[in-house]
Amino acid sequence: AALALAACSTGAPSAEDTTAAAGGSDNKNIAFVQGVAGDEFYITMECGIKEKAAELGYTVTTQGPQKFDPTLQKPIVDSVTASKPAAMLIAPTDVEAMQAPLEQAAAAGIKVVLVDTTVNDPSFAVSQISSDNVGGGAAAFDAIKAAKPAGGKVLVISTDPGISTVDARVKGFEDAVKADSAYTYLGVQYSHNDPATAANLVSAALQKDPDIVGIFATNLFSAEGSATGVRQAGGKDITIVGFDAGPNQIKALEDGTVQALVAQQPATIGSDGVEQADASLTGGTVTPTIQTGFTIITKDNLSGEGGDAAYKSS
Ligand code: T6T
Repeated sequence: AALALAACSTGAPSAEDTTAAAGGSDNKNIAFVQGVAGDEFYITMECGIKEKAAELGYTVTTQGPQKFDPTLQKPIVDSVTASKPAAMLIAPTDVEAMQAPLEQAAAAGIKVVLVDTTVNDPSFAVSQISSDNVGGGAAAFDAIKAAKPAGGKVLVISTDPGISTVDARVKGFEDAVKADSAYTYLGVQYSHNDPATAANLVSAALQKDPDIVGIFATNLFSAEGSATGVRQAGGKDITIVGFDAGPNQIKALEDGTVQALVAQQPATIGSDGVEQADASLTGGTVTPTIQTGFTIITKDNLSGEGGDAAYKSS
């Protein structure tokens, strides 16, 4: 099948056009708190959430902080908790800082489902759903190795330490690269989820080590910026492996500025999250931990299926 944008189903009701009473057993409200607003990964996850919610009779309200930042996400969580939805699906922005606010939500009787990211002690959550992020990091190294079998220097561009997903991807990559003596690991640099910062980090790294052969960019914005940094250096044969498959990433793959993508399944993570919330609200069987798959997309298999296809941009 052709790689297509994952679109929200037209039948999903929005929070604005459907009403349900807050509190009590007739509470059918689900709050979705994104890691960051405007990120194609979470937009696609929202599609999966809305589709499953419509099927199971829930309404969804989505909010996200303007940056992937717990100081901006905490007030959103606190106000969601005060509004008492039946369930909260959330991608916490920090393993430590979001622990207490989410414990408070659970203590208020809200079913908390962690989607994508997690916290240090998720025991308050009814379920957590994420990709195999360690495996994805290891797969990213394999993709660099396939493109640069002779070995050489490799660099990781991540977002911030303390984000469970990207930290796990870095770990998976690090363990794999350190086990292969043909490669020199230059370490991880943090872009704060800002493409311009990622581009600057890559430019500076290439000044210092012009012979870098591969870069692993641990999420959408790291990949976007890394591609810019390599492009600005001009004429370099560097393999960039990015995580996620938003429209910009697919274009970068087609243009040859990025060589491989680890595509997650954000829509599936979202719909699984709604199923778990529903199970816990209706006395069904809850699965505490669910791991979703990923697909490696290269130019060669671009027309095949990849993750939840390419993620949606709006
Ligand atoms: O890679 C995803 C997500 O899994 C991660 O937790 C944060 O970054 C993304 O949202 C992509 O920008």
